[in-house]
Amino acid sequence: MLAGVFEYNFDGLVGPTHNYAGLAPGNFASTVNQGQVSNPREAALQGLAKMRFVHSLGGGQALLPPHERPSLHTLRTLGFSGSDEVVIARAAREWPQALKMTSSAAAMWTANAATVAPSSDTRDARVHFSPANLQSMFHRSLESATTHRVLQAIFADTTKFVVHPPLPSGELLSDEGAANHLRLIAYDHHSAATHVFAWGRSSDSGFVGPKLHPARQSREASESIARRHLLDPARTLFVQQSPDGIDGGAFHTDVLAVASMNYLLMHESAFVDPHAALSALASQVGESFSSTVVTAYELSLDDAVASYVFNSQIVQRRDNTLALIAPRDSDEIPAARAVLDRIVAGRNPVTEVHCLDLRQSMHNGGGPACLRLRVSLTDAERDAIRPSVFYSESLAAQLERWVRTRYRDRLTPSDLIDPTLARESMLALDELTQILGIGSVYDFQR
Ligand code: SUG
Repeated sequence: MLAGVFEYNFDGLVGPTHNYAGLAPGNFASTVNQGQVSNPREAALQGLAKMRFVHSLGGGQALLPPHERPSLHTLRTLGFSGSDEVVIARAAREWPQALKMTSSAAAMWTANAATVAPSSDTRDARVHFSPANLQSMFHRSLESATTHRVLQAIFADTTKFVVHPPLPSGELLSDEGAANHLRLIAYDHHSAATHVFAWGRSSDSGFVGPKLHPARQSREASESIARRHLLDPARTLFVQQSPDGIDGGAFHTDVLAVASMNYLLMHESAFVDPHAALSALASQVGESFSSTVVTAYELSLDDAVASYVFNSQIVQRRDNTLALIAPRDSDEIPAARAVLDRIVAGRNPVTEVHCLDLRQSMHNGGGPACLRLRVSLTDAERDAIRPSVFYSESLAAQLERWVRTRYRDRLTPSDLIDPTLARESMLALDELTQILGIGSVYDFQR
């Protein structure tokens, strides 16, 4: 660990409308669980339990608030007018899918909130953030404006932080944030970090993409992010996600690959040319680079996607060892469990593996790594941020109480037409901004 630099996991707090509306084609869990009964209270408590666990391991922990859902602002933009109650009733009657899309709690997956470059890697020595425009899926594209506002509120000191606007909208620059980005660094920090930007499609004439499911991240978006974050082009790799991997359910890179410090865990179906990516990383990161590469023979692509073992969250501990947090689902698929055992037994910095129950999020295709945005901060940068967003036992206890009081324990997509759900959510989020001390970030508060 570089003296005074530490990684903080900004987890997305699950919102009160968490439900299974099947909004994300190519994300198998979202499709398979469409229409199931969700439990928003349990979802939020499972997320908080993960934060508590990461904190207990000595990992840096902070959180980002849920977004306002249903987004009445969006429904009004779509022409539904009248009181809040009338807007919801009209949308439910005239375009029920619009109500579902504007009610999704998908902002919980903060790996998609933004791409981040630590100040050690940028030419102006500031931390750069690019909120993702999430153009590929309408329900997710609604997140970018609020994410931009929230990041500006939290990382407000412009001498230390640059919060860029999301990339311009449109298919050409479709950006899904840190879920398609890996950062590796030599163990002793002797050389600068290497950034890997994975993309699924490009406007190149010879481009061959997936046949069945959408490729969400564009190469042009990845290149634009690297450019605006002032990264060293010599330390930036652009690699194509495997089209077969995307067709097999790996809609984001982090479904098949995760990296932390000098360590990379990946399935061979993560990239079009996994060996080229490995050798480029080995030469850039240097001798301390270590990896666990899993073949389809060892773990089929189907089991990789079903187990989400590559969506494990790797936590940097204060003694520079790594702890891996896998979803409990990985423990239950023998070939995935065998991968976890091989990781701890191998020559790499991972010394412990833990399996957590994150089923509520997993049923929408979001594992441990999807629920957090990593931000490496120096002590001075950390001190420039409102302390109320950082995890503490007392904040967690307050939030757990708030969740138990304000969240429902049962929700189906058809319940979204209930206008009292929107009222309950506003009340809950209004209280949350007071608990977190982040000011009025929601439309209904303005
Ligand atoms: O964008 N699911 C999210 C899951 C995102 C997972 N994130 C990462 N892999 N980093 C998505 O597909 C489903 C919502 C619904 O169906 O209601 C959804 O949006």
